[in-house]
Amino acid sequence: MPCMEVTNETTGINAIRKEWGLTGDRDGNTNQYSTEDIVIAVIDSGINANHQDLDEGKVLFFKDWTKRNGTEAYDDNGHGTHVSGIISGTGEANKNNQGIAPGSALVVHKVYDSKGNGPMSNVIKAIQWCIDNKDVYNIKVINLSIGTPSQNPNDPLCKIVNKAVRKGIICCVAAGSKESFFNASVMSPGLAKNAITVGSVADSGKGGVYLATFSGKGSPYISHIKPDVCAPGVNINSTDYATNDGYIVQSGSSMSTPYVSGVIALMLEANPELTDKEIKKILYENCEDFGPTGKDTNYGHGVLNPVKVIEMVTNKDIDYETGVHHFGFNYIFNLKKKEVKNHYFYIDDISKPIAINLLKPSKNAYSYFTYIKIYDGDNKLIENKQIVLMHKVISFIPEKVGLYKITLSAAGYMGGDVSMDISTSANKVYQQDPRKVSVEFYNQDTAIIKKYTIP
Ligand SMILES: [Ca+2]
Ligand SMILES: [Ca+2]
Ligand SMILES: [Ca+2]
Repeated sequence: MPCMEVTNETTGINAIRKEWGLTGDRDGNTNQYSTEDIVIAVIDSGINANHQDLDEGKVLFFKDWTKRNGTEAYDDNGHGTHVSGIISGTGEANKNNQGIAPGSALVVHKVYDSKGNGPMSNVIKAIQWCIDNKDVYNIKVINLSIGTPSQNPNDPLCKIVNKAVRKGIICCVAAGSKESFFNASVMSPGLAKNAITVGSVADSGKGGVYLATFSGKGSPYISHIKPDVCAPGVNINSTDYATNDGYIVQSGSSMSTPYVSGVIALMLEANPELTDKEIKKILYENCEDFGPTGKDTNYGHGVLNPVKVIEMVTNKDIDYETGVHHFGFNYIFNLKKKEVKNHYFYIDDISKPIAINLLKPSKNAYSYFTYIKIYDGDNKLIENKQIVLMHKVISFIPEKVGLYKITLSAAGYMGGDVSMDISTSANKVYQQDPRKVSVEFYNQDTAIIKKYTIP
């Protein structure tokens, strides 16, 4: 299923459009672009400014830092056009694929060539250009769906991002999209303290809300926790550079980052006075916490909830139920060697997928294996997986309502910490205490729904 359509619906972007009419337009004409609109700088591989969703003057300025040194806007790679469509695509070629802030305007810096390569020095120059020309183009946000491996949050790229934020430009940066055997896969400049560093989740249309296994994980050795926030980034449909009316599906934290940039554009349309600090506070306070309680190195503050964000900015609550809620075993438990632990959950709706995330957050995560088995109410084994890497997602559509059992066991010489999180867009019941012999299920008003006695 193409996902921009689902994402716009389940994460509440459509509800925001309907209720508040926010698009990122500030000059009073959504079909015309100027420096009065919310302006976002996209530092990437360029842009196809002839695409129906991105044309008619949306690109206020273009600069090519690559050897080709073009003067007209272009994209010979596709990454930048895809990212730009998620932020700002008008959806003229297909309304379902409209970007988050179709009324916003863009400043585009091409730093990557046709192969997606380019020296970091060019990225640094492009960010410095944005700082120098912030007031000329009214640049509010820089979108950096880019990254290079680093463990140093004070490398030159992180430093210039920190500087841009100090100068009043909000910087949204990708956490990175490389599946790793270890934690500490967040890249530079996602490591920058002042950045809003974005990891990836699948949305509820893609098998439940779960952390994408590729999503950059933060290092336990850096004093500030990264990433900061997660947003949809799995199978996202956006503008295809190769045509002027087509779309293409891509996945990555590169796709999650422009989602956040777009939401910030909507916030700034509603209140242009918001500062970087205020924006961060509102974004983070309104996340759905996943994984270990509080900010963690996998989800950051959690999964962004744009409706709650806009409600807070506008001081107006609407009746909207997000598809991004979840329930689960939101804690870390310790598995001792050869120990087996059982967990139970109840499913009341078989129309929606369920996703189970297992993360080994500890520093020795790679030193042991974990096995997970899932049984349905008839004790029929429906999943049996070995978890070797630090992160495993199990996603399935349940065949029957009722009680399900998860059995986790550690093998080898030692156990360790495992964090488990269960999400679905449908179920509102959750388990109170997995260690009780009797398990009670509550709805969100904590009214008891069902009580099971575990054999
Ligand atoms: Ca406008
Ligand atoms: Ca157009
Ligand atoms: Ca958390």
